Amino acid sequence: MSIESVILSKVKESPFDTRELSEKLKIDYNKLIQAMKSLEYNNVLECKIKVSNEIVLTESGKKCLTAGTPESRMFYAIPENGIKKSELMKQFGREGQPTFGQCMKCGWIRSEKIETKEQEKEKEKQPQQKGKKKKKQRPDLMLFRKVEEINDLVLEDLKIIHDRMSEKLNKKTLDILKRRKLITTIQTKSFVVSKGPEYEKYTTTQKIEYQTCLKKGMLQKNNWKSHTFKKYNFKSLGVPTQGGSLQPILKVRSEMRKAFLEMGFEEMKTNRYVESSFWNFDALFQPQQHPARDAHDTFFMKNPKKAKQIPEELMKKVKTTHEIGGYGSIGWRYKWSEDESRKNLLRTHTTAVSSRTLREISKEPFRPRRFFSIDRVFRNETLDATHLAEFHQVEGFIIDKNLSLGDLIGVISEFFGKLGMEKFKFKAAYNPYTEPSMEIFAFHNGLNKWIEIGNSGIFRPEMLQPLFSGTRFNDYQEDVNLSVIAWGLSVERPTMIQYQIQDIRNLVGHTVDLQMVKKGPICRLGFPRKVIKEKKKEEEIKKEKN
Ligand code: FB9
Repeated sequence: MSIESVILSKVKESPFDTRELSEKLKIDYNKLIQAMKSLEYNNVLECKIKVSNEIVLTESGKKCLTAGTPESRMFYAIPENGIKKSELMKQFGREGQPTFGQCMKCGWIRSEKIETKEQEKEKEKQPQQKGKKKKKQRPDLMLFRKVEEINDLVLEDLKIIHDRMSEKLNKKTLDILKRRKLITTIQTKSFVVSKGPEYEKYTTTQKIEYQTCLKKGMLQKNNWKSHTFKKYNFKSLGVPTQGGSLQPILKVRSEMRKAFLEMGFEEMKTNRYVESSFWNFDALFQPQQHPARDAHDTFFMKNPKKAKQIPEELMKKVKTTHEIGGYGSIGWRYKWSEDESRKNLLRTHTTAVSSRTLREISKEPFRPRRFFSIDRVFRNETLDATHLAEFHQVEGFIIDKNLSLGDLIGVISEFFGKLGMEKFKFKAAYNPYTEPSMEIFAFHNGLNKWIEIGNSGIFRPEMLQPLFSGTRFNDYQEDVNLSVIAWGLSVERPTMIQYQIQDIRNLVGHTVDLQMVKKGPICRLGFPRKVIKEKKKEEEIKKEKN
């Protein structure tokens, strides 16, 4: 029986829900929808979309069905003669404590304090200091089963949900299971199908066998004229094409790359996540006691711990500059440590790539150049809705003679202009490797407010001159006119704004909803506002017309 006739006979009795029917009759859902759509197209059926929230088991919920709930696994992990709590916690890892709590709550286990020898001795030794509360060392616990058999109600509830009868459970139970991430709510779309205006005529008229295509046989038997061919259904959606889709971040990155390339910038090589403190900090004249250089902000490498290859004579130059300055600077006046500069780390900014690139071009005759980099940088920050331990930094710099802050403001306006921003403000700021420095702000029409869009500055001579020292091209020799203007921003911030994503964890990482990536609209960063405005107006007028 064709799916079409199944549908026609089913709707005869009463309207039906497509999901229920496909499950009940084990019909492939897409095929059912396809047949339904074409009957709907001929008004044989009427189909209303229905969005229903359904409670389903999460992966760890499904695991309970096969392996039992964590608390039941803990119960059975306790041997007859008991077990040390610390032992058990080791076995259960991060879920140990909450599961222990669950077991106690179910009354399946009991615990006894066990004073260890040293705790005994400890207690004797500790003279009671006045007023100071004796630090109570938490004694380990001995855990024992309290009951012969357990009745795992949670598992029962999970089975009920698995059999799609969650309406049997009360809200409190469901909330607990949701908090324990054993269940979650998903939205399912389906159609409520009922007879359409053409139903009677379609089902009663002689069952015209509609041909869907002109077959060779018909031509050979020359009987194609006697057949009725099905009309093309130009509205049918067709099978969704599984094309590749760029992660929104990569869409914004390519928009930015396009802007740089249009402005004649060359892309720097950024394939070096592990960098030495020397290129990431020292070469940028960032002092070794600078807060950004401690483990709170920076991921230092355990292996390979130290960088081997650092150009000797450049290192001497950098050392001197940090210690006593030069090029009109007094330096940072501290004892510079080579060992500190050899510490490897995950680069904290792509400015480390800029310092290497500047050193590279010092080995070629001078000519004005423009470079950009867009790649990952790593910072040991507390994770929250706007910060991850890594983000994509965008950086551009221009090297030339006698570049000014005006040149910097100009190139920044041109770059962000290509990203659709029009109005800018610059606020004096501070970076260890640029002076003067400016934070960049732009007025975002969509958000209708000023937002910080980046940072910038003119690289300090204490950074530049050592990088161009020892070069054989005299038109770099201590050339005070040598100047490099630079600016930086991130890719994540603009992407979150462009795609209205509040929490960065929904943009990057394992919790990203791949549908969001697949369905993400194209990135129209550079699309001049007025065009967008016009498009919007057009849509409104069209809406009004309909
Ligand atoms: O990206 C940022 N903001 C931004 C950029 C574009 C944008 O586009 C809109 C959609 C159209 C919207 C927002 N920021 C830089 C500004 C802030 O978000 C800031 O809070 C966060 N910053 C990051 C660092 O956080 C610790 C963004 C990141 C950043 C900051 C500075 C630099 C690079 C990245 C730099 C630099 C620099 C300075 C001088 C010389 C060379 C490089």
